[in-house]
Amino acid sequence: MIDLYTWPTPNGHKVHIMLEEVGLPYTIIPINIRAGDQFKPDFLKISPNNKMPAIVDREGPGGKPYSVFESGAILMYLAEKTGRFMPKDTAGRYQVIQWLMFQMGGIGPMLGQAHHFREYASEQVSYAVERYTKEAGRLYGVMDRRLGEAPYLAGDYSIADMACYPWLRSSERQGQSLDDFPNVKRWYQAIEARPAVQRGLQVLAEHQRKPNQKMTEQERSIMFGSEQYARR
Ligand SMILES: N[C@@H](CCC(=O)N[C@@H](CS)C(=O)NCC(=O)O)C(=O)O
Repeated sequence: MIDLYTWPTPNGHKVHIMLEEVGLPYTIIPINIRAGDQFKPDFLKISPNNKMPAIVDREGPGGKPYSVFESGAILMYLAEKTGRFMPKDTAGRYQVIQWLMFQMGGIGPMLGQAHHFREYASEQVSYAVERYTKEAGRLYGVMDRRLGEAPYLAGDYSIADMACYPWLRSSERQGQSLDDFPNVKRWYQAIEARPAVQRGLQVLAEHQRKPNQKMTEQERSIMFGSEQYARR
């Protein structure tokens, strides 16, 4: 059994999708990041960077509980545990790892900054809006070229696709349109049609932020202000 500490955000969805794809049983422990659950001492013990998702595998290595934080590491852990969605041979495995790292180092942080400066920033910073919108477009272009030569990022459907797909669900918030990236659009629609993906997106969906939902001052302090940056 896997304990899944999560919230319905793109980084959470990656792991929800993988757990549904492999069919491992899991228990959901909601980490409401707008209420500050990510700073609770018990959560910090398994996720020292105060971010969700995290998991505890109650049957980890040696039959003992084992915790993993960082969504990319969680996806690799679950792929290794189940032998699915990441080949075992070195070349195939590193094909997946390269595109997974592309997500962890590029798609996640850069598209996240695009969301931040386009939607959440308390002041309009046009330099930042332009920089992250352009960088988002550049990354979409990289994916489009790759998906013009292979059906999925690493060849076959893998954890690299599960990592990238949730971030492209809000392309308009990043100033992008899938119509400008036809190979990405074909890939996106193929992933979206998978029943396991649909089930993964339903996890805690009732808590999903509504479009244009304003943040309270308290939520802003937790996510972007003094509560976020308090030394722990
Ligand atoms: N690199 C981390 C990023 C995780 C992350 O940024 N999680 C966000 C939600 S998507 C979070 O927990 N935010 C709470 C906070 O920043 O306090 C991963 O991929 O797991």
